[in-house]
Amino acid sequence: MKKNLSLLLVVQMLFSSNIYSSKIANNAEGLKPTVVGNPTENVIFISPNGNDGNAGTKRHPFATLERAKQAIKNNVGEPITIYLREGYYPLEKSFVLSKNDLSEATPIQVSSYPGERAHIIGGKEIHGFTALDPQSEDYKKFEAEIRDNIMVVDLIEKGIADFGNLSARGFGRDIQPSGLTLYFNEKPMTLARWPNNDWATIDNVPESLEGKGFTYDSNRPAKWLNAPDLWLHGYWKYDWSDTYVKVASIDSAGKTILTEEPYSGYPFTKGKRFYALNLLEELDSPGEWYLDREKGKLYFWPPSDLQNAKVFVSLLQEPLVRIEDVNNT
Ligand SMILES: [Ca+2]
Repeated sequence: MKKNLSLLLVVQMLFSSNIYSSKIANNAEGLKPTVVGNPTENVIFISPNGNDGNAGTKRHPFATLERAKQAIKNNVGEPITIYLREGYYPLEKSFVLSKNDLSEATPIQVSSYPGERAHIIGGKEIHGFTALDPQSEDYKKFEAEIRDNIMVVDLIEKGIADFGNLSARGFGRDIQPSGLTLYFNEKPMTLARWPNNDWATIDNVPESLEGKGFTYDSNRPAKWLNAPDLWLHGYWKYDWSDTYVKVASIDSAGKTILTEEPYSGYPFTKGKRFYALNLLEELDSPGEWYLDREKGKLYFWPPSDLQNAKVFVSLLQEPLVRIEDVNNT
């Protein structure tokens, strides 16, 4: 890489489960933050309560990383620290730094403010879950003993229309976004699945299904015949190679599952393990959720008090932070 720019970006990503959510670690040890009145000086502050019309000072912080980037554009020579105050920073697109945003030999440090935790989130906070209406059709979809635990929210009403998609990702395949994921108090929740904590196993692979499907020994899949977007996640031949496979059809009489291309990668093998996911019919334990993509309704069994929880859905399908054509020294 051409050494035309020295950029030090101190961002430690602690990924929770995928590319959508990260925390910026407090990595400002040794720095002597100065409260400055002019954002062209070397310390810039951003706060969730800030305003991009502010000066970017500790007392009058910016609100966004994009505004901070603008402020440093014409800086010449001085090292710059960008402090994010405690809180959440939802991004609707990648935060991109490139040689065009910086001056030559100007190291940049992006960090949470000492003693605080800043979270850069590629998603949106969700409020307004309600219990299921006992008179509704939804209520009847769940077993009587659990239906009062299920909460629902309309994501379309919240301005969210693109939910992404589940994809045939896994071993040996290109990295792909995983589709919308639900986070509860910073932890990814479980897309409704069966079995809940264990695995099912392939009963057999008849010659006629080789590479494309298998038989099972359970009455459970008979519940899934109307599921619109049913997936399996499995270790189909080796315990080090897993892929996600979309189900094409289920024959509950013949106890057969047929899957879609590109199938499983390493072929389906008798006795190997998998679970089924993305099933409203299997939302039956705390922490599970399901999204009706057609209606935009998200169903969730909260693992603990929802009232005081932070709930986000991931939306961004590109990296949170991208650094282009720079040199890390
Ligand atoms: Ca379940």
